[in-house]
Amino acid sequence: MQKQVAKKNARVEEVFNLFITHMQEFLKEAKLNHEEYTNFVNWADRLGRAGELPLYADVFLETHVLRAMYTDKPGTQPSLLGPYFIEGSPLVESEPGQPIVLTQRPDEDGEVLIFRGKVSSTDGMPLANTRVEMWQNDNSGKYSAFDSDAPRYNLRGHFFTDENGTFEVQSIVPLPYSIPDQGPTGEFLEYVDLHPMRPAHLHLMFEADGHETLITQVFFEGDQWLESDVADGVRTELITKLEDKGDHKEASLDFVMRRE
Ligand code: MBD
Ligand code: FE
Repeated sequence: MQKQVAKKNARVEEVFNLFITHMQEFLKEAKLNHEEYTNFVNWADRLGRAGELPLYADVFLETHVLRAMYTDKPGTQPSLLGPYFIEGSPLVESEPGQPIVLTQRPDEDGEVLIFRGKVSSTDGMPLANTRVEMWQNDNSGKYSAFDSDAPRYNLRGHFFTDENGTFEVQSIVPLPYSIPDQGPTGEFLEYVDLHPMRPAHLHLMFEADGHETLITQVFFEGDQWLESDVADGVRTELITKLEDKGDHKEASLDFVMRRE
């Protein structure tokens, strides 16, 4: 059999060369002995076999990609996509005058949350008909489709902003989230003395014609993990107030999308 030769791509070549250069620097600086090297390779192997490589990458690396790409630009700061987005969420529509309902189980456990958003362009123009994708964890702290008994698309859905660029969703208040800490990622956390917690957050993705897709998260004031998010996804402008309305909570945030 002839070996498949990957088509050369200058950018991929550049990135892989940088990767190997920095790995060599890392090994030189860490002065690993052979046993340590073998332990490291075993850990990386277990990480991959446990399916935790995307988790590990999104927790420890993705924030640096975002910071390098976006910090100085106008518009809402992106945050982590994370490992729990899945394609194919249902379109959720609302009755006139009613919020869009994200919960699929009639007796969904948790505190009811009404979340309102307004989407506009960097020039201030409201962005009607923007596709909004939303996903979050449930009251057991789990994301549907990942080690969860909930229906595959529970607390996941997409919808469109109205003529004023606004939307109103009914869901539940998300919980602070512990990343899986019983596998190789947990081992790593223990060695480097980090807790596994992320503050409670909503995941949102916005797509509008002529604009850069915005992938971001919303956090809530007072959350005890805001300052020490293990994945470093918190950005000040993404923190909003959770208002107590007696039988439910309400929160809102404005989102600004950049032109392409
Ligand atoms: C999450 O829920 C998440 O959003 C990220 C970025 C990483 C791990 C778990
Ligand atoms: Fe998340």
